[in-house]
Amino acid sequence: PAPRTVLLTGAAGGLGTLMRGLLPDHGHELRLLDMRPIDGEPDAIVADLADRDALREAVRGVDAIVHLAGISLESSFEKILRANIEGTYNLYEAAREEGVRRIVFASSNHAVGYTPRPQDGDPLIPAETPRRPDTYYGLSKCFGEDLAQLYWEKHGIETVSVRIGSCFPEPASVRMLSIWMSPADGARLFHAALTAENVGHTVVNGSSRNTRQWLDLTSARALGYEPQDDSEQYAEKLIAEQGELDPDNPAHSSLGGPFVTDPPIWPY
Ligand code: NAI
Ligand code: 15L
Repeated sequence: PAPRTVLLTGAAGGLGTLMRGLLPDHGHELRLLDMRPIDGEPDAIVADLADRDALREAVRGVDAIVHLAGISLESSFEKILRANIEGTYNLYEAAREEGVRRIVFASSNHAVGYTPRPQDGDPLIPAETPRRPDTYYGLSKCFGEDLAQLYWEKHGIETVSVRIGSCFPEPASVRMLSIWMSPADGARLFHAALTAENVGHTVVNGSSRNTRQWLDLTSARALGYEPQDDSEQYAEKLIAEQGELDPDNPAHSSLGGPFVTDPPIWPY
């Protein structure tokens, strides 16, 4: 497919920084936005998701948006409300007003974080699993997915909501071995989500093809995504350091890991 101009929100963050490096290799031309300035990127738009005029200008003329900006961990309800709920609404309104037709929304496994993790031959967790948010943070991702559904049905704006597992350069915990999305696979999945045709509003799980996989990737593969990476190379070291997951510990037996306990403790 032809190169597409894509607005990347949250471009200063961890995932935004990884995607700034990787998405151009898939043929996308990026416009960057974050509330924080980005070193070495003088053209990046510095704006808060609360600033509707700035968002409208930022989305003008782009083919699509990859929406990563927001609070990425548990926080107070008031902060989550402002950044993730109102902020995502403001961005969709700007997209509607300016005629942007495709959004890739960074949802999270924490929208369904209370789902028990598969054990001993249990089926993988499908993207259709019922919502079980584990935090106000996870709840804001449920809102984002429903907002996407509304804007598809009412305004014809297409969204792929990607329930990301853990996307970091390396998995940092034994739990992450089962939900890790390598940065390169993350870029492959976002590319598929940007270019697949007739997605309407599609929810997909986002991870690599891990040996210890918990997430069912059927709907992601249907977009054309072919994961290439596996966290298994990190397993021996992480298990030696942290031990195997304990099925009697709720922070080990749920998809959301320590987010189901309060407060979540690194490494998740
Ligand atoms: P991060 O916290 O490193 O980056 C988030 C970025 O959003 C920051 O640069 C921050 O300045 C910006 N931001 C926050 N509030 C804003 C506002 N009101 N206006 C403008 N910019 C704002 O998080 P990370 O890890 O890069 O995650 C990116 C997105 O992906 C988040 O939406 C997160 O919830 C989601 N996600 C990430 C996962 C991961 O493993 N990295 C897993 C699941 C979901
Ligand atoms: C998320 O949603 C967070 O944004 C990220 O920082 C990780 O904690 C990830 O989930 C996870 O569950 O490991």
